[in-house]
Amino acid sequence: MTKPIYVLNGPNLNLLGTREPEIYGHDTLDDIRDALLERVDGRTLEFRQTNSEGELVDWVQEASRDGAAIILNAGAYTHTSIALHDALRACTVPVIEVHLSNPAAREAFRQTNYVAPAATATIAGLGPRGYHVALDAAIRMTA
Ligand code: CA2
Repeated sequence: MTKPIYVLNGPNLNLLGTREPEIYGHDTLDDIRDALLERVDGRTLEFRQTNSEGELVDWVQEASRDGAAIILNAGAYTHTSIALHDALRACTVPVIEVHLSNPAAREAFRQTNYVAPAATATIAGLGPRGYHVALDAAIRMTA
């Protein structure tokens, strides 16, 4: 059986749809998950969110071992986490980084990115559609 595609979401993404819709849109994380489930094309998803850096590192390691690919929105850990960078560097499956907003067009503190140098690809600024693009790519890359 094909291995699952892991969709990993970092800190505060559980708040999507409740605040700052002008930046992050109106969809909740459950809405994003449900839309992805309609596009799985027979594949299975492990869709998760955590506010914990260590848990996110554990999940990256798990996904590298048990998954086919990782779609990762690391939230603010994107800009701070060398631990996450190291876990991604050790990863043996494709990693597609996703951001709802485009951090490159935002505050100076979002210009540091520890995920992108260890990722296969980055999609930013497309809102929830970025997750769809990432899933389509992950499915094709691991068919
Ligand atoms: O654009 C993205 O997807 C981000 O990963 C979102 C992170 C941010 O720190 C990154 O720079 C870019 C923030 C996620 C928090 O989302 C919230 C949603 C609603 C209310 C408050 C936070």
